[in-house]
Amino acid sequence: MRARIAFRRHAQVAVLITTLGLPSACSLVTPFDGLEGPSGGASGTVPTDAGADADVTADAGPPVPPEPRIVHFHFDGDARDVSGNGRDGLLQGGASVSGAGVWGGALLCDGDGDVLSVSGDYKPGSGSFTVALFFRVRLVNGRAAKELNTLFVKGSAWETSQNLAPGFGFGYNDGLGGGPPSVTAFVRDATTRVRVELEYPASGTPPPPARDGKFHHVALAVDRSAALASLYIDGEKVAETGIPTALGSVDSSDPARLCGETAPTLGLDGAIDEAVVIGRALSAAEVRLLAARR
Ligand SMILES: [Ca+2]
Repeated sequence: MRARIAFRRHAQVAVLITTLGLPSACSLVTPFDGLEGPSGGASGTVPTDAGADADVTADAGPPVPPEPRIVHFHFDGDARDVSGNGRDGLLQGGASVSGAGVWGGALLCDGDGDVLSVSGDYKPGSGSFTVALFFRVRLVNGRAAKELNTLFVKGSAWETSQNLAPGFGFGYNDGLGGGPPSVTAFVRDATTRVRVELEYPASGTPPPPARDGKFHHVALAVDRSAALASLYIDGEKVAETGIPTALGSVDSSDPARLCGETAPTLGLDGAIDEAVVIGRALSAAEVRLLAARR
């Protein structure tokens, strides 16, 4: 409850981030190759291990995201957009909404063609935005059932640097070819073909704890004014990359998708809750509150 109150207070002093890009002080652009390969293709049910989220009290509600919300899903019994913008989710390929979320229900996907497609378009152009959600992977023998798990994508695919269509999003890689687990986010345009990719963990840092079977919060904040893209895990910034000034519009005619993209084998085998897109770059403090469990 403290988090909800604090978040509302913070939202009152939120300032409008301009959409004008400033010269980048840092232009670290890291191509993220080598993720193509067998994805395992395992499918099955997502365990309803309510005990995994025992730190959430029964009457606790999710933190209230700041405005302007573009789309927001609670997944509590349906895939309705609760932002007021009417961008309801379309459950496709067997995706469903059920219990066992961080709060109430969650979006459940089996990793084999399950997708939540967001109705109504969203085109941030060259403006700032934030995408945030909780996710968890289904475990098999202590590892994610699949190696490549799409979490959110609009436009270009997240898992390969070969597809240079514009877009943005992120996914979870459980450690392809014996590598460490990571979360990769991207922002791409079409004409200048520059990319901003963030990988976690960086060398020498602890792996993300997704293999514990619990929900974890991921947020990508793209600040075109400060020319920075930031990746947060469980409310903590784990990677930050400068956005080249040449990066143009990231708009795509493809709908935003959760759990999957055009290739069914790249879908998430797990669950997503409290997915939200906000039309400005959140501060680190705002992301921390959004990742709060109570
Ligand atoms: Ca929920």
